Amino acid sequence: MHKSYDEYKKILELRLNPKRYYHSLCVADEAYRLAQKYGADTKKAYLCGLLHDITKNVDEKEHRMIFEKYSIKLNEIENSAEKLWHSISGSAYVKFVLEIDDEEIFDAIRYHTTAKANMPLLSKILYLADFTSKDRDYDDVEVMRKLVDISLDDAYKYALSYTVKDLAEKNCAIHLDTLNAYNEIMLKEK
Ligand code: DGI
Ligand code: FE
Ligand code: FE
Repeated sequence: MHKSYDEYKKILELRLNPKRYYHSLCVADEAYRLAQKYGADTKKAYLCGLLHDITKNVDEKEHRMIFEKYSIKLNEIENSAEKLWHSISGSAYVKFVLEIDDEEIFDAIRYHTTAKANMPLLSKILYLADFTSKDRDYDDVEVMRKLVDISLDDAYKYALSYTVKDLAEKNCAIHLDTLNAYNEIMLKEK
């Protein structure tokens, strides 16, 4: 980490709209809290929370430029769902532009939207902090907040189930990383 949290916050404030900036601060606080509770690196968790949505307000044209610059190829599902782009571009931004050379942080940001099979602890924490941060409001948010304080793995399972159901109800294509994460957990139960 080369910059202070305040310096990263200044960069974020320039790149994000006020609501998304506030969301990032809330996810950072929640990721810190979960890291403390579940024995992950609190500084890395806070930084992941701050930076995870850093390219969320980037438009399609700039996104295409980022993918071109870093030779990132999107698959068919990614191409069809713009919402999946910011975790791919965001992890590249954090690595190449902010020069944060840390594989754990890269992985957490890269998979914060879809999750994947074999999620490392820090990645799970960011994934869940994005669901339970204090700015969040969706049908099951209170259930998720209760669960995350009892068991990280139960909360992770619930979050994946909720996401798969929600996407299916909305007739959205489901990314293979999401399905692999979901199947891994459901197979463990058997
Ligand atoms: O960036 P945030 O809003 O804080 O949260 P996020 O990065 O988890 O993004 C959530 C959005 O991503 C939500 O609108 C659903 C979408 N999404 C997540 N997984 C998939 C997906 N969309 C598709 N089509 N397929 C997925 O597997
Ligand atoms: Fe996101
Ligand atoms: Fe987010």
